[in-house]
Amino acid sequence: MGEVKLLATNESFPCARIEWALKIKGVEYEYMKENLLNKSDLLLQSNPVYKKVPVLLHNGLTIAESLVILEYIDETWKQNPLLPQDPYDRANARFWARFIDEKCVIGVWKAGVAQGEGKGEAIQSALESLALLDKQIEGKKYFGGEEIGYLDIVAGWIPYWLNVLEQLGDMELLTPQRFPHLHQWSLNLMQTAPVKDCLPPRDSVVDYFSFGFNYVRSMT
Ligand SMILES: N[C@@H](CCC(=O)N[C@@H](CS)C(=O)NCC(=O)O)C(=O)O
Repeated sequence: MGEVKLLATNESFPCARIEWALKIKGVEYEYMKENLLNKSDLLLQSNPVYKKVPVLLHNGLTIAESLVILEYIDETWKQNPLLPQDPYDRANARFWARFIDEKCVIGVWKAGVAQGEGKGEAIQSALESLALLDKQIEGKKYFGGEEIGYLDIVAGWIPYWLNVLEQLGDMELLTPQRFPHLHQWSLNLMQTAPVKDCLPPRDSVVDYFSFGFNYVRSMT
């Protein structure tokens, strides 16, 4: 197994993705908590391009970007596969993972921080992306089928972090009426190990994102 370390912060969902994946694989790791207001030299040296967490350190190798780290973990520790085995299904999973990060995460964030005139339009755009995701999970317990897998991990911010963004952004996006399949999947995921056992305290997530919201709003 070798030496596995994770540079991370508790409140970050890209970091939670990596913790969930390592736990599903049964890989032991050392959690190295980063203060993002005073980043360690190790973080700056390990991820000089983005200077962001999460970073995985495996036997002296550094891997950054949560989607890349998830694939590295899946290829390095073969037990309990995260990605589908079929090439077409794998391609599809990667497509939707990028969609989740590029359209859903960004869309919800923009809708949350928006104030005044552009807010309605930003919310509408986020809802359109979530609607596409809702269709993907229709009729399934998890994105990959019967077991928690890669896309569940990637979308795993929705059942917990989305609600914080809704609260701070004064908006309601994920209702059972609007997105019944995504809503049911969220309930399933919140009852599934390791997600249910590995979540940061809600108050600290609220503080973390309040800081981000205030910062972005003060710049506009
Ligand atoms: N695309 C990256 C996003 C990582 C990211 O945004 N990390 C945040 C914490 S959630 C961070 O390190 N922010 C520090 C900064 O931007 O300086 C991934 O998926 O790993």
